[in-house]
Amino acid sequence: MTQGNTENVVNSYIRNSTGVVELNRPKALNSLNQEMIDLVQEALLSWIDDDAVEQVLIYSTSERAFCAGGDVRAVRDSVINGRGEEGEKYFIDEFVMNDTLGNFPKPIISVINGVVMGGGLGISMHGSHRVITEKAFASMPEMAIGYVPDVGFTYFAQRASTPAMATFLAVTGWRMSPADMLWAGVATHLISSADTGAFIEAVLEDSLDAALAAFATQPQQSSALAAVADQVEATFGHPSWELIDASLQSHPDSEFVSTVRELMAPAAPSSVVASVLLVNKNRDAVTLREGLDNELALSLHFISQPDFAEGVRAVLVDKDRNAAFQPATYEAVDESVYVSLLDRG
Ligand code: QUE
Repeated sequence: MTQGNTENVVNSYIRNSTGVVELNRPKALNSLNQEMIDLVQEALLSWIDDDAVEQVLIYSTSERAFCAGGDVRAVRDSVINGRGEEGEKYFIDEFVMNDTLGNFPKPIISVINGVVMGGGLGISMHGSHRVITEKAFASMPEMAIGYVPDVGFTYFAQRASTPAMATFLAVTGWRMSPADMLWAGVATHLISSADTGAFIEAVLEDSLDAALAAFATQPQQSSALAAVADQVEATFGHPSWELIDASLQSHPDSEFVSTVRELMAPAAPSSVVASVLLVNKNRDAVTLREGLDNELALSLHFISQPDFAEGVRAVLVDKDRNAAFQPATYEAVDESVYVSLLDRG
């Protein structure tokens, strides 16, 4: 147990009756690597049955980021250097941690200031309290790297919101504002970023209820996501990309349709087709673990495919944002591959 050590990528310690997890890899915007996942999981397991721990608090030492996602650069390196099993282990372990968070028998409070994407949502949204600041923004950006939405998002988001909205967020990578996060159920409370330190102190020294009573506030802006909810419900509530696309083609709100087309311009067609099937499959999942297993079936497939290495290259390695995905068109994607992967009983 350590506190304030700048060398460790995760610091965990108990203060009063709170188990604290401090994400501390600020130069990488806290993107989660294998070591961080191992440390978080180890801390959580040690606190489950420890009566001295009544709640868990997760926060970041970075003012820019809560957590920008998974360390997909490292996964890409493993895959292209013939160590694919390291990439597989990474996602298997990450999803176990997500499930531990989702089934944790005590309150888990995340304090989210700055960016939260992908794996960052996975480490926060399954907990009981997702406290954001006005500087928080969230997205599921996996379409751009030839991957699929994971960490339980395709299970969680359609229960917090609706299946159509979860599909929309997953395939467009829509950047959620604080108001959007609260409206969609990704966040539960809002505080001012100026009060982050005082809020954390109040949680640790007083109580969660007292901290929320003292600092929780309401968003200044309205939710742009709520403003397109009717259009999303009218077009994204279908079980395949082909049907959603047809619905978009005949939708009367051309401004909404162009927004969707623009957001999806960098998307890998295979990722989109698979993601719509995945969200639909997870409508029927009974537990988070079942949802994660469906995501894992696609995750382990996608990281072995050329689109993933190419997408991570284009977005995170060379940063040219000019990925050459194969196939490059939706018509050429073989949907049956993903149907089979999700249909393994
Ligand atoms: C899709 C992703 C990720 C992403 C961008 C995408 C992701 C991730 C990061 C990221 C961002 C900034 C960093 C960093 C990683 O970006 O998973 O180390 O400094 O971790 O389009 O899935």
